[in-house]
Amino acid sequence: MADFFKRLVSGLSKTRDNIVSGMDSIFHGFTKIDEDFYEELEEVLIMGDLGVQATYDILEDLREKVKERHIKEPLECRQLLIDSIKEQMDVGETAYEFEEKTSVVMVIGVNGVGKTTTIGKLAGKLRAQGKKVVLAAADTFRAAAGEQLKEWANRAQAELIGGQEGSDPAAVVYDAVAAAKARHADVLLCDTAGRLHNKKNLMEELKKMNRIIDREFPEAFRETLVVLDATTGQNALQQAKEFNEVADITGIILTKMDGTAKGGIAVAIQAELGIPVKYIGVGETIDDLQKFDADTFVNALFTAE
Ligand SMILES: Nc1nc2c(ncn2[C@@H]2O[C@H](COP(=O)(O)OP(=O)(O)OP(=O)(O)O)[C@@H](O)[C@H]2O)c(=O)[nH]1
Ligand SMILES: [Mg+2]
Repeated sequence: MADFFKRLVSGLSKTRDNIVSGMDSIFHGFTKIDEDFYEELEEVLIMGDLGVQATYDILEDLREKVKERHIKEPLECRQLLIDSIKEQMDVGETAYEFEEKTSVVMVIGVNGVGKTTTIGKLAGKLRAQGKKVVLAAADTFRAAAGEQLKEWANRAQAELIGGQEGSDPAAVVYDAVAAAKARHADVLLCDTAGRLHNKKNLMEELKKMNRIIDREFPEAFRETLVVLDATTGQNALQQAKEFNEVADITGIILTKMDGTAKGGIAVAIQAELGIPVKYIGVGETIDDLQKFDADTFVNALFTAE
């Protein structure tokens, strides 16, 4: 954990540069709390990808506290702001029920965000808990997708059910459900295509796969996780909104938090969509997936390296 915290702290260095150093210069640069002070804070939060809604709510909360507590010193606002950000991210208890149940996990997201890699990592985590895991290679669109997932299946020692390139992804899901049931697997993880001929196709495919699971495996606990690339900032938020319209999203996985991640997006997603970020990816190897905790995240963001 300590090691992970260090990596998170270093992964968030760009975000910290954007948000925290900007904020700190405002806290130190202003001698009184006035409209200019709030305006500059607003700019920093927006630039840090916290999103319009979360920024607005955080500043409203800050204004209220400043008034209530008769605060006069800008620097005293620092901790208040940190607390406000934590409150904004509080979407209730984050549940990981699927890890304990017979479950089917759909992993969706646009191309290149890290779906296949994340499934590999998740399979590794579940296997380490002694779970029996089946992977469905339902990305039949891209030629190398099945091979890539196969490597992960080997690494994680999970079973893989795939199909021919260009075959019907729903048929792969059908076969994988049958295999998961026959082998009494604990968790079935479904990899999906990030790109089809057009967006409508992609969404239709997802619905079709969901219908197959509903019909063939109604007793399974269901989880639908959207994978988002944290380096893409506001685009990631937009993607989450679009997927949220066609699927019952139960959680978000933010990848690439180890790089030049725009970490503020984690705040925006939780605050604007009310969907919990469940995991974050902090690298490319099998051990680089961690459960997300808002408090830890905000602490890491505001910790000096
Ligand atoms: N640094 C870093 N790289 C990551 C992380 N997660 C995934 N990647 C890299 O991102 C690239 C794309 O990952 P994939 O898992 O193939 O993404 P995908 O969503 O399955 O892509 P498509 O199948 O094309 O839709 C790969 O080079 C991964 O190694 C992460 O947490 N950190
Ligand atoms: Mg993939």
